Amino acid sequence: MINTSHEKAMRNRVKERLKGGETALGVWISILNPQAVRIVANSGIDWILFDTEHGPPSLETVDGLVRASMGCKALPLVRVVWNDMNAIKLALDTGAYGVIIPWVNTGEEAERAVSYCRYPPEGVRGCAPGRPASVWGLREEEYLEVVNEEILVAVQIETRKAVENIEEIVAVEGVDATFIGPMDLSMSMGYRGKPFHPEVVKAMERVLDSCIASGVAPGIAFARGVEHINELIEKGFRFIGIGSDSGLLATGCSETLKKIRR
Ligand code: 3PY
Ligand code: MG
Repeated sequence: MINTSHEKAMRNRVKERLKGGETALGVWISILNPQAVRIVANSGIDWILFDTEHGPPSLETVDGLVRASMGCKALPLVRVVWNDMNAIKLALDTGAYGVIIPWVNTGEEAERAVSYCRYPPEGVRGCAPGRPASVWGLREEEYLEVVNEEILVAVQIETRKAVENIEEIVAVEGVDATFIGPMDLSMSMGYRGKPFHPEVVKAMERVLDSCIASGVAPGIAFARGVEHINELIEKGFRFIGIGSDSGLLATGCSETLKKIRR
């Protein structure tokens, strides 16, 4: 039997919010320092994201920072380098509460992504639960009992092909959220460097509509600023990267300076 404090520790609050139709906002972590991570993770944000696709952190660094974030309000997620069984297994073994998986272009690729996140018989995740269980404050058997249900699986929609196949992708059981990658999507559609070109926005709206129709949380990696984020939320996006820790730090400094008379 899992006791109450364990129940609280292991619950995936991000997944709960998204399932309940609420928004879950996150910050991309680029300052790879435990104190900075804890400050962001206790700021009121819902999730923090360690990026191992385009970001520099090694698995060892992510492992330490996931542990450092335990007990904070935000939950740690990892963007893996690829839709790869080993990358996902290693990311989840840090104790991360979920993964964001780039370049998921078909229903079959989405099925594979979900299966990599789940222990058998539901999936094919390799089993060495000691470390992630200890991060969650659980015994191994407790972790094994709950984790398949708790891990958040978000797939990136960031190619023309993924948009064409969006209905079959969001129909896959176990896909909790999509996460549009505006940069790669615009590139794939021939609008290099124009992540919010009107044609790209049209494709994003198709993704949004399919997510809403299928009960999957619509998400996007970033927006053009605060007003744009609010517009996206009004349209129905719910799983949104609001910026990076370094960007927000710079904004905080410059906004503070603007208010000081010199
Ligand atoms: C994209 O814009 O392609 C992303 O994946 C966000 O980093
Ligand atoms: Mg991308």
